Amino acid sequence: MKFVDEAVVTVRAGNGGDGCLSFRREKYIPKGGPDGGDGGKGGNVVLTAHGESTTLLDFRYRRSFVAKSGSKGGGGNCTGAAGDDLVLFVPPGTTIIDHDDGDILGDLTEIGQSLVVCQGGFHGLGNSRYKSSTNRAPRKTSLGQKGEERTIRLELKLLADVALVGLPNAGKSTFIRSISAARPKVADYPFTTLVPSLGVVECKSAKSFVVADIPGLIEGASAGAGLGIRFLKHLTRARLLLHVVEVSSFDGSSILDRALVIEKELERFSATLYAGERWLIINKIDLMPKEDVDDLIDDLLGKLRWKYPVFRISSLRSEGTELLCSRILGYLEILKANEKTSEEVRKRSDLRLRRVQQEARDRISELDNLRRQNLKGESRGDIEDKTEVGYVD
Ligand SMILES: Nc1nc2c(ncn2[C@@H]2O[C@H](COP(=O)(O)OP(=O)(O)OP(=O)(O)O)[C@@H](O)[C@H]2O)c(=O)[nH]1
Ligand SMILES: [Mg+2]
Repeated sequence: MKFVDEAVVTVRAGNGGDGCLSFRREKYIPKGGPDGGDGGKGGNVVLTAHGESTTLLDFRYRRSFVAKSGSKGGGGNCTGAAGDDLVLFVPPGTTIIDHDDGDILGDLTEIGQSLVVCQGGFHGLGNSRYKSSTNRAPRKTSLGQKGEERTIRLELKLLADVALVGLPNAGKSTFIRSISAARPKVADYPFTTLVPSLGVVECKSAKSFVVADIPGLIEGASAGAGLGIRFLKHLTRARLLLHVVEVSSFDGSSILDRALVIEKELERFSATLYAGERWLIINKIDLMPKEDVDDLIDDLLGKLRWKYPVFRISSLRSEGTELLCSRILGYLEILKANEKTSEEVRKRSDLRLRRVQQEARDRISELDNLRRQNLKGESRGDIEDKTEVGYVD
């Protein structure tokens, strides 16, 4: 299945049906009076979050959608049939943005949640509506109004509690494999993961959380290098980021350099996201004696001035992963409980989410403009159209 997380489509609601001009004409009933019925209302365009859809692929193939118009009114005071609403299904996690002015029309995060993006046109009135004591034979009718039309941008951002970020080969996919039933591809070359995927982590307490694995970042990603930063938007909904860094690397770089690359790219991408909670996960500790790992980490934390929790794990041997998962679960539970009980905490989280998403959107469009200028429309580091992906279970 192809993974597509952005699409621009034109949607148009149905027009209202025209009102009818008619007079009752029947044997033995002279001057039967006006009996032109109203037209039917035009159908709305509605977007609905559907649990079984996981990508916006359908909107790549078809980019224009029109709802049914209402029918004309008829004689005998017959009202025209209303146009059916056009319901388009999108994956949960889809944000709908007005493409022309950038306004956010809505965010569909729950299965079944709907949003009317275009209102169908109001129906026209038949001439029987205009009869009055002074005008008993009106010839006046009104036309149905046009349905709204808009160009909308759909943006899918994965709904994950936790998201992984790190250099290629840091072991992000191996980590997801070790803690969940998801089976993303793992290999010892960079950019094994080309598109984001989700894994559900079932903890011993029968509680679960969702982790997103996103493609590795490299230095200059915020300027379009590697797979670019488009995929970073999938971090924006996560309540917690895990920065995965490998304890030693074949390329001979120091752990500090590797950690700093990601920190800088995150900062460039969104200052709000960068300022948020992020845990450092030192992976592949099986590659070094414990004392060396300890020294390395002490030195690293000092230089990074790291203020959040740090975990050392081996994803390959599932060492330290269980503890990490139970800490994540504990953290998420407290956060969710606070959001439930305190209006202020909830407002703060919403505000933060909106800010991160706006910064992400600005950064990506800035990058798009830059790329358009520099490469004259040639696409580089952007794989959105070409990548085939199997979504993980
Ligand atoms: N020794 C050891 N190797 C590991 C560990 N975790 C991952 N690896 C290896 O590191 C390599 C890269 O792992 P991946 O999980 O594909 O890394 P990734 O971060 O998902 O990489 P990209 O998808 O390219 O961004 C693979 O060969 C893994 O077997 C670990 O804890 N110890
Ligand atoms: Mg991977």
